[in-house]
This record gives sequence, structure tokens and C-alpha cells, in this order.
Amino acid sequence: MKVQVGIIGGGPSGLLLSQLLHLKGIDTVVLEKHSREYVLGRIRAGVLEHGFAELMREAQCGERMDREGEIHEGFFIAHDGVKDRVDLHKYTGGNSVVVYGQTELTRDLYDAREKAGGKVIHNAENVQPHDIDSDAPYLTYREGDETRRIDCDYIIGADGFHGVSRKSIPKDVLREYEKVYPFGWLGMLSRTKPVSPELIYAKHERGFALCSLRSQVLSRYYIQVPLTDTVEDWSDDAFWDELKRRLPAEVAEGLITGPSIEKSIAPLRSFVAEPMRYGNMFLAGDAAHIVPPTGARGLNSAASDIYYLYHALVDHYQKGDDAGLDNYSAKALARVWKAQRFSWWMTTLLHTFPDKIPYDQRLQQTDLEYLLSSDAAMASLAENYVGLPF
Ligand code: FAS
Ligand code: PHB
Repeated sequence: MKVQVGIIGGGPSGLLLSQLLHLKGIDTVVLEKHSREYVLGRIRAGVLEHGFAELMREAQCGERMDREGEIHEGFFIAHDGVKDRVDLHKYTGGNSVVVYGQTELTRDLYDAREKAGGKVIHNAENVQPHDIDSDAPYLTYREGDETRRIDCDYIIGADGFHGVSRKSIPKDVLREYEKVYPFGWLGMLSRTKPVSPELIYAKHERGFALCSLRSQVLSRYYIQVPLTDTVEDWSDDAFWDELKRRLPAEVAEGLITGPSIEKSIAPLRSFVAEPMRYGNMFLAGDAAHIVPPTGARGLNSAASDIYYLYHALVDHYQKGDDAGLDNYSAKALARVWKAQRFSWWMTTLLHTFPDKIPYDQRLQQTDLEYLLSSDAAMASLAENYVGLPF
């Protein structure tokens, strides 16, 4: 098989790029190691930046998001028994975010690719990129007993943190930056009415908590837990009790509990791989960068990668202009690092660090007091949360 763009990974990054390029007549194939059901069974992001929502609309995949998603113009920070509202609309001159689950947007992208007759190959085993530093790169993968080959002009590594593409860049070329946090997030999904119409990020001496949602009948909650904890350590009742302890009393009193339909622990890390291009292979999304989910930048960091790659590939095929491709890594990393900074800052601001010295504890409290007392600080938080310009 020969395609213009071969994409490794059928998550949101790979599917969104495939759909956008398709609409411009650029031929792609997506190779996904798992089944569609498995990919859709993962519960991940919930908040979409304005820019991501716009890309979904441009990909002709925004209709259900606009119908079922919720526009949120602010969120709360709970601390010391009270909650303060961060007015995104006020501090960004009218911008907002869309609350719409990654599972649903990935479903919408799969449906769009299927409707367009797109080539999305599931259960593709042992996908390997080859000759990525040549003008004739190609992919191989195993389908049953057969090894298949796909010749490409370009390869996109959208295969997430544990994928094969980043590891295909020579070690003397690849630079990796990583910061691992001494805790994780225990997340729960429950078919209950959300405790708050807007998200609540809670800073508490017992640990961070987050009240989020997927709809008015589907709630998503998180509590910070030690890295040594396992899901088995936490019954539903234990989760609800701990969540209530970390919320202001008037919020905890209104919390509607119920059985978990999903419960999992995600470790928190900050990670960036540079460069995001090697030869004719480009990295996008979690394949190149990971953030702690505190600032809701994970999926949204992938959006600008996809935006830059989409426009660069269209310029290449329609105008013979390779400036976008040549500048991709530097341009993508400039915005990726700003999302890294914001995610690190929000994580440091709101979490309990077991070995923090008293001076740093007071500094953390002062950072929060300054934020809540300063329009300039709030504006900085707001512009990062709704998404910096592409
Ligand atoms: P993905 O990892 O989503 O997709 C990569 C795809 O490539 C996967 O389907 C995988 O099966 C496939 N793949 C991997 N290796 C392959 C190979 N060798 N061959 C073929 N296919 C291969 N972000 C937020 O903003 N908020 C959150 O609350 C949040 N929670 C998260 C919780 C968890 C447990 C994780 C892991 C991430 C979370 N994220 C969150 C970040 C997440 O949303 C990512 O940013 C998002 O999935 C990035 O999308 P992709 O870049 O497409 O990578
Ligand atoms: C979620 O709803 O999963 C979510 C929302 C905001 C975050 C992290 C996760 O910052």
C-alpha cells in the first residue's frame, strides 16, 4: 500500500489529523494496536480548549460536541473551607472551555473516519517505522500471520507515551526532559448528578481533589493519592468519604454518591521529548509530551501539534511550501513548554507534597493568596486555562 501520510496511533491526535487531512484530499492510513472498543474504553480528558473545539468543528466532527458538550465560563478553587471562582469569561475577554469527554470526541472521530471510508486499521501488531530519515519511509505491521508494508511520504507518531515512534529516534538525537510527581490521581466515574455546575479544584492538607463532570448525569471525581496506593485499596465508600473531607462543608453536604462505573489511578509526570521531528517522521500528542492533568492541558497540548502539522502538510501538498514542516518542531515545542509550565504551576499550587519544607508550604499558600487577590494573576491563569493562541 502507498499513502501520503502514515499515522501510528488511533487516539484523538492521530484520528483528528487523519480526518482534517482527508478533507483536504490528502490520503492517510491510521494504524492502531488495539480494537476500537478498547480505545473507547479508556476514560481520560474532560476539558477542551477553545482551539481544540474549533479544530473538531473544522474536521466536521463538532456537531455532537456542540449539542451535548457544556460551555464553561469559569471554575472554582476551593481552599480553607471556602471556594473562589475563576471567571474565565471576564479575564479572557469572553473565552471559555468545552466540557466534553475524550471518549466521546474519539468516538465522533472514529465515526467520521468510517463514514468517509478512511483507512483505520485496528489490532495492528508490532507496528514499526522504517527509513524515517530517508525520502522513502515506510511502516510495517503484522495482521495475523501476515506482515504488511505501507510506503509513505511522511510518518506521524501519534502513538502516545508508550508508543514505538519516539523510541525510533536515535538516542544521540533525542533529548528527554522528565519530572515525576510523588503522588497520583485516583479517578472515579459515577452516574450521579455533579456536585457543582462548574469544576472545583480543591487544595486541602489531606491532598488535592477535583470535582468534574461529563454531563448532568455523569460525574468525574479525582483525589490525590500516594504512589503506593492501588485501586483495590479504595472502596467506593472510602473514596466518597475522603472526597467529602477535602471539600468545603457546603459542597460536601450536596455531594450525591453512587457506585463507580470506572475507577483508576494515573501517575503524574511532566515529560517532553525533543526534537518532535526526525527525518520524515513527526511526533504529535502524548508521543512527545505528557503533563500532570491538573491544568487540563494533556489532550489540549495535542491540539496545537495537530493544528501545525495539518497546515504544514496542506502547504506541502497544495503549494509545495515546506516551511511549516521545517519549523514544526520548534513551533510545537514553544507552545508545548508553555503548557508544561502551566501544568507544573497548577500542580505545585494545589497538591500536598509529602516532603515539602515549612518555607515552601508558606510559599505555596502565599502563591494562592496572591492569585486570588490579583486580577493580573487571575488573567494569567485564565489565558492559559482556555488555551494560549496556536
Ligand atoms: P493516546 O495515548 O490517547 O493515543 C495513542 C494511541 O496509540 C492509543 O490508542 C494506543 O493504543 C496507540 N498505540 C500506542 N502504541 C502503538 C503502537 N506501537 N502501534 C500502534 N498503535 C499504538 N488529559 C487531560 O487533559 N485531562 C485528563 O484528565 C487526562 N487524564 C488522563 C488519564 C490517563 C490514564 C492518561 C494516560 C492520560 C490522561 N490525559 C488527560 C491525557 C490524555 O488525554 C492524552 O493527552 C491524550 O490521550 C493524548 O492523545 P494522543 O496523543 O492521541 O495519545
Ligand atoms: C476531567 O474531567 O477528567 C478533568 C477535568 C479537568 C482537569 C483534569 C481532568 O484539569
